[in-house]
Amino acid sequence: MLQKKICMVGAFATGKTSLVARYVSSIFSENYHTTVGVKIDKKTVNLEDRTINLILWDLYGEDEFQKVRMSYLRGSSGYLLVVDGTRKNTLEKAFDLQTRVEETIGNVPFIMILNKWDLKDEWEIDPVEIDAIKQKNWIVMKTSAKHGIGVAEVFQTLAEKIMAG
Ligand SMILES: Nc1nc2c(ncn2[C@@H]2O[C@H](COP(=O)(O)OP(=O)(O)O)[C@@H](O)[C@H]2O)c(=O)[nH]1
Ligand SMILES: [Mg+2]
Repeated sequence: MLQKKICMVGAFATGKTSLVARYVSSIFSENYHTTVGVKIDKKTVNLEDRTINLILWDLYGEDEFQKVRMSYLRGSSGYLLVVDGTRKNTLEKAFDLQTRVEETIGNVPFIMILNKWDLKDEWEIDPVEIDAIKQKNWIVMKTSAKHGIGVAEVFQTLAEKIMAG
């Protein structure tokens, strides 16, 4: 079966690991265990005319002490750029990471994810700002790994973009 590598990219604690766990195993945990290095999962996804295997690379989140090693990105067909909607600085971090990822692997499909949508009362990202991002022709989607909202759609959409590529 055709395999496609997808990387989870974003600041620390945005929900990269939780999104993969929700998608692959339908589970969620409130406990935070920082990801060490990289964890790889697989998930089969059915598209309109074929079935493919997604190889999900869950990278540790970037913080002030540790940068994401761009060599992990090599060979990726696409990536998810994960933002925590309750922490605006994770959006700035996402822009910075996107630039570096594109320098490394070129212009491959990606989706910006605004995660933790269940905490929308604490939201720090303005709709105007989201519109501005969409003006750049970026795809932006909201998810809650906690409640399982929008999660499968994100992976499905990215897989379709990759195959349409
Ligand atoms: N309320 C809420 N918490 C979340 C959500 N996704 C992740 N979390 C929590 O945020 C923290 C960091 O999540 P994690 O997936 O480990 O982030 P990572 O560092 O990007 O892999 C954990 O305590 C999770 O339980 C979500 O959609 N809603
Ligand atoms: Mg993690």
